[in-house]
Amino acid sequence: KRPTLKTMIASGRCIGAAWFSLGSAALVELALKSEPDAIVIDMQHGLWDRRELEAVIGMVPSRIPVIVRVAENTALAIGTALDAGAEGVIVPLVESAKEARAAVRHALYPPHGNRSGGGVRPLKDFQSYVAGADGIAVIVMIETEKGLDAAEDIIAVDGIDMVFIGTGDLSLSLGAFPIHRHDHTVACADIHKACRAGYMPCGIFTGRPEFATVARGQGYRLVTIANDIDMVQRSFVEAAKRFRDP
Ligand code: 3PY
Ligand code: MG
Repeated sequence: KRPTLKTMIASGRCIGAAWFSLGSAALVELALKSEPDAIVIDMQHGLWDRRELEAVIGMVPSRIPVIVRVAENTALAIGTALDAGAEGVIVPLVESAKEARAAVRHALYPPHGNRSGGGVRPLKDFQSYVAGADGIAVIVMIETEKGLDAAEDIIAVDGIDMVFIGTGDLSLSLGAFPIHRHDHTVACADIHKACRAGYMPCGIFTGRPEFATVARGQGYRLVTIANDIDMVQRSFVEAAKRFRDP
């Protein structure tokens, strides 16, 4: 049996994830040929609905863990992602220790949390599912100025497995968009530094292979090698360009 996502994170290796927003299980199936370390299904900005989520997780071979970036930090969003079979959740826009504690609570069954028992997949063998459910990985995103200011408090929260930097929102929040100004780079480095000081694994949204490689070299522990929007658009643009200017 392969290690759980939680164990993979704790092992200190860098996880290279493929990120999917387009709501297409067919696209995920094609991308599986690249053997990513993990798959992220984006329910915050992506086109996935709940049925598609359930279907896509059922289709991904068990050797590849699926992480769901949930729409929001609520019991429903986190509970349904986990019920569908996600091994971990990425919770967006976490700005305080209180919010980080809520994310952990939503992900765990009592007595440690308030996750509600149910769903379709977990009920196939609920007893053994519950026995393993404390192995869910809780990843909180720091991606706002407020979250940046609260980074140390967030990192100290019990039950968090990783902090994940949302580079896009962070630059928007800092007023550094579209040019990745120096303060954005500094903010990422500050979060990473705070994580290292708190022995907390830190990941970062990179979205393209060249950035993912750099981030791995910097010690980030979850990077996005590729995302479907960028891959599809870039491939089409490059093919058309080659045709027009041979
Ligand atoms: C961000 O960059 O803000 C993200 O949430 C990753 O898509
Ligand atoms: Mg974001």
